[in-house]
Amino acid sequence: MKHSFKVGVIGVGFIGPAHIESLRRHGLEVKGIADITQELANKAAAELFIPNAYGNWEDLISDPEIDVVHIASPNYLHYEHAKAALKAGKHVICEKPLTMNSKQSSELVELAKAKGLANAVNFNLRFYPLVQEAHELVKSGRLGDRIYIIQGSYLQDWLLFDTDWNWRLEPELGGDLRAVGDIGSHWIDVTTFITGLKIESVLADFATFLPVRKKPRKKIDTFSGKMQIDTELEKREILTEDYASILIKFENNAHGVLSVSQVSSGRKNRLFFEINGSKSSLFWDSEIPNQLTIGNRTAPNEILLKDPALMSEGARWSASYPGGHAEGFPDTFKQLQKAFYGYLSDGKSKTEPNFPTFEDGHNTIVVEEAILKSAQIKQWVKVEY
Ligand code: NAI
Ligand code: SOE
Repeated sequence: MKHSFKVGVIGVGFIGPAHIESLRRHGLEVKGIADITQELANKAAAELFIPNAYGNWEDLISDPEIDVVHIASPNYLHYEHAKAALKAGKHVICEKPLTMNSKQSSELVELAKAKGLANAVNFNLRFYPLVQEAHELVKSGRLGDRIYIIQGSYLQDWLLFDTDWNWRLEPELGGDLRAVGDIGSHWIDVTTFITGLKIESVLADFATFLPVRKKPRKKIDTFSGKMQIDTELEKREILTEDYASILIKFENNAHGVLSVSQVSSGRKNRLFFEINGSKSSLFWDSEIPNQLTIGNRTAPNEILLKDPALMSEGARWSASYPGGHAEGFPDTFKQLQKAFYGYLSDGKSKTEPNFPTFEDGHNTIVVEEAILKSAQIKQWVKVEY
């Protein structure tokens, strides 16, 4: 079995370098990066100490030495990039959302299957050690024999002002859903992973508080708008949601509610879930990720601080450091890659993927399309997987 892989990364803005950092923590070789111009690729390659810079993604994909392609370009390019990489025989880790719609995502699921190539969607948040622990606790029956309620939110404030700008605000680049597709998707992935329950139907209410925003004329990286001082702005109509509230019916008659917002001041990047079972509950907040609360009715609540020695055996692998040694956002990339590259080097046929695959990415998009439809027709919509 192969234990060493050469990797290429497409898109080195905000999150591409996070992929590269954790690849290197595993000792994997980043052979090259691609960005939209040769100048941008050269600059990033120099800053990140990478030997090869490609001014277009086709050249990276056709490099015969590259085994795995990581896609960290804007959403509208994922389909084209992933399809070309699979066709060239490369394994793929693609950023979320997998594609712009479920027609494209189902095509990629089939293509990856036909080619027998490993495929993952970078739903990294499920790799916080205590999210893995929550999954194990539900599986072991610690919450009871039934899950009653799955509720929570994903809130940010980086798009609060009408001068805040990013390509995600343009539907042709980001998709017809914005807050739901960009961050609600992580919440859907995390909670369905933990509980193993699929979403059956949804009722959504959307709001766009800032129907017109001011777009800067020069390129602006994700989250960096807060620091920009560009005064050359042009007015743009906004067609996607700043906020969404969604009632959810899960399998096994579990119910839930999710709020998503990119305009909630003070909330920087906070995914919160609360899962109420027939015996106990779980509460977790991604801004204090090393702490999981187990809520009890007949005993005091318990706070589990991340510590592999105190975690379930099935979740222990996802914690790299002992108790008291905090693990955070960059570590989630490391653990996702540990699962993905472990699967590749073990020989794909021996194990089931323990990471989110293209199929998971596709299912999330199918749920999101039902959410969009529900917001438009103002009725419950069944999810047709
Ligand atoms: P960004 O705008 O900061 O970076 C995107 C990069 O792609 C830029 O360097 C841009 O020049 C490059 N690019 C654009 N067109 C290209 C082309 N044709 N070929 C090659 N490169 C091209 O965006 P950001 O925030 O890094 O997001 C990228 C993707 O990652 C998005 O799909 C987003 O949803 C996802 N993301 C996921 C996160 C996670 O936690 N899983 C966190 C942030 C983003
Ligand atoms: C922007 O909202 C963003 O970078 C998302 O695209 C990521 O997926 C999330 O992890 C952090 O916020």
